[in-house]
Amino acid sequence: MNILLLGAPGSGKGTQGLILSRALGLPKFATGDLLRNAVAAGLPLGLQAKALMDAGHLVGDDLILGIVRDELDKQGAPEGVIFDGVVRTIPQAVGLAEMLAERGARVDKVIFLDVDDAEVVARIERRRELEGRRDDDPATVATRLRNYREQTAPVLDWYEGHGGVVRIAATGSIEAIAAEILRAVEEQ
Ligand code: B4P
Repeated sequence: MNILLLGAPGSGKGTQGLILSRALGLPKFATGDLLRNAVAAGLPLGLQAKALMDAGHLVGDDLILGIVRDELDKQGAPEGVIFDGVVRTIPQAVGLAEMLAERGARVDKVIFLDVDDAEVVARIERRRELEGRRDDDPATVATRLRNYREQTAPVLDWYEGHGGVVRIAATGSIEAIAAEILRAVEEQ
């Protein structure tokens, strides 16, 4: 089963993706992590992405779709994948659908983690204090939220027209949210 997690920056895609991956025994694939690894390793694609990420902008669709293709090729044919933050624009949604269709698969469930801006800002501030991520400073977070609204929020409508979206109110305890996501995933 291929599951896609959508949501604003800091909505908990990474947190819930990890829990879901362990619960279902499926690999998790997060473009944010892959990009940060590429930056840390000094790879050419990391160098291309770094300035955009540090400024709070989305990385280009071609670069992301290239990473997605490589990752799908590397993983062979797992029983499914948890896609964490992998789709943030409509061209990426179309590109992922095409790549999965080439493999006889599709996105089976789209989970949207619904969190308001004030909660997102508070969570990211806590993460900045703990982890010091460069793109977590307040000015960059404001840019990320603006880009989310302009480029990623319309992706929800696209999925509403292509199989539907399960909306989860993603505030409250991490465990309670995880239980709700699992319930939604198990409902066929
Ligand atoms: P990501 O690494 O995906 O960053 P994110 O959107 O901020 O993270 P996420 O929603 O996973 O939050 P998390 O679980 O950590 O992307 C970084 C950058 O990479 C992007 O800005 C972009 O430049 C680039 N990028 C990635 N994919 C791309 C794509 N497809 N196209 C273009 N560019 C792309 O949660 C945040 C914090 O909240 C954590 O500290 C967590 O502990 C806490 N938290 C989680 N759930 C909570 C809860 N219920 N209550 C309280 N705190 C909670």
